[in-house]
Amino acid sequence: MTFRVLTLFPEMFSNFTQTSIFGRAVASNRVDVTVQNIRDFSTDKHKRVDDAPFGGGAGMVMTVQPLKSALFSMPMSKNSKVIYLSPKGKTLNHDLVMSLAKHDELVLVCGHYEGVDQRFIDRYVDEEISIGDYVLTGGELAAMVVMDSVSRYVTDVLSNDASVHEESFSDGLLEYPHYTRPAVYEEQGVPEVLLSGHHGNIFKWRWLESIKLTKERRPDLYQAYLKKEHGSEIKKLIKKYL
Ligand code: 4GO
Repeated sequence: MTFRVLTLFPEMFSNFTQTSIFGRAVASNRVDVTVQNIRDFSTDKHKRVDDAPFGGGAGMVMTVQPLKSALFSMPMSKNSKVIYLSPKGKTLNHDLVMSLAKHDELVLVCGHYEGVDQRFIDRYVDEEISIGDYVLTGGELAAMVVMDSVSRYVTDVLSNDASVHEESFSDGLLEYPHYTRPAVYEEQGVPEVLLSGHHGNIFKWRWLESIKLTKERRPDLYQAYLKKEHGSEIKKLIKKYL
């Protein structure tokens, strides 16, 4: 997977692309990241990248020229998608993450100030995406959220363990609670079943905890879960407990 980022603040991406799981995916070439400074492509003698809005009003609008030049400065793969991060976009969720992960290349355009000239969006952007109903000062953090969530579904970015876990459990449910050593900390123990070594009982306990939590906090996800197709093991549990 290649992520190409167009931004006025390339330095915002350096820690993210060098740290933790995403950093490891980059270091091992499972994920490739190119960050381009939009300002480098400005043909203006003062390297300007924004101007006052037609019609007046507060703030500045990013001009088309440097954005277009940056976009066309590199060859684009056939299965590439140009994304503009904006609160007007389609809200990011698991299904959208999965469909983005099918592309070979995602170009992430980060706006700043009041945003970019609408003509750039109309002509060059394939999809507008929002990470949630709030406004940010720039698209950079939203771009990193997209990169992080999509990278988890790129082959071999997560350890085998984690991905198998993902398949069998979350399945649209909220996660069960996790515990680690010590078994007692300041008088608080951990659920006995987790220390039993009985894998069948542990699976059942985790599933029931997931179900309880999802029903309580996300009734929408709970209803969707009940309507889904399930394997024989889960079918038995549903019949017995729900
Ligand atoms: C994205 C970008 C919010 C989101 C943004 C979001 N705010 N909810 N701000 O995903 C244009 C200039 C958009 C600042 C940018």
